[in-house]
Amino acid sequence: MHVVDSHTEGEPTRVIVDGGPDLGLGPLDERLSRFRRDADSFRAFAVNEPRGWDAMVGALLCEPNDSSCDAGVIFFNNVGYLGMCGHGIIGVAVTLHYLGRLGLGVHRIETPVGVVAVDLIGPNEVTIENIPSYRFRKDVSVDVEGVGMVTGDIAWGGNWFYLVHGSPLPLQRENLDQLVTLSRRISKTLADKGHTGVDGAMIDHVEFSVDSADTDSDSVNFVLCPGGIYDRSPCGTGTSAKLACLAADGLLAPQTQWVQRSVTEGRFRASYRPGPSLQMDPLQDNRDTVIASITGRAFICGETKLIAQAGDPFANGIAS
Ligand code: PYC
Repeated sequence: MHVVDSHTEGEPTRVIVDGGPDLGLGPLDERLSRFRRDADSFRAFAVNEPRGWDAMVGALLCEPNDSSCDAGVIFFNNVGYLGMCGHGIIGVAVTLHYLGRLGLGVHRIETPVGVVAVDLIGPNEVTIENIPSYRFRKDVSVDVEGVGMVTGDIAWGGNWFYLVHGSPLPLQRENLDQLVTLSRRISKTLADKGHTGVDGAMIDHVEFSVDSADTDSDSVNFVLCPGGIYDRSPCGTGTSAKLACLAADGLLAPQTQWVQRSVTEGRFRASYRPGPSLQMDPLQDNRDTVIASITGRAFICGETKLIAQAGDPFANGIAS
């Protein structure tokens, strides 16, 4: 398997250029289901130890189904699959440019949850315009063992997020182990208490964020990803979900630049414009959405051939 590795504001992306599963053609969400059902060993081979590690997000390049798109991509991680991945799509755009397959300028990339516009501003800088993001539930409180009562919003930014109001601990690197432990507990409590996104979708990301004390950012965040590991970048889909909540609360005007800094110092410059109104369940009001723009940097950090020799007991990786 030929892969190119990059990191986006510190968070790794591994693009499968060649040697991935053949998922056929058709809508990308159907191809994702085939990947999960018939070819999951490719996912584990590509991103799990000993060839990868828990923070690695994989990206399988696919023929797009939408002919207006330049590429299609399915994202996955150490435990499963992602609808979209903001840092990942920035990494994919930089990787395609590195491979000579995408010039500078605006392009469209198809994902299983919709089409994302990418503007390659330079070889290492990309602005994405995400699929419509929205808040689904406001002020959802849960009593979490060892944390206490926690309140946050449930929002969609391409993945499902529980955005805690504030943080149980200062968002500093020395607290990372505890932040991981506490956010995992919150994640488990949400699932145990039956809190979900639309149509019972699992909320697989938990975000803490606080106003930034620095002049070069508006907010600092910490995001727990589905595999129990934290995002080194400020999380593109999480930043989109956060913008949807700020917009819904009237706290951020359209087209206003807002900078999200991750606990490990990565930065995304973000803004939004109003998106389409989404038709929800007939019993509910339609949902206002935002289209988030996110600018971040990615850098190529490796290009390699992953190998499984005959008899390798860990050819399918070590399950996380
Ligand atoms: O940037 O959207 C993101 C993301 C999701 C999981 C890891 N990064």
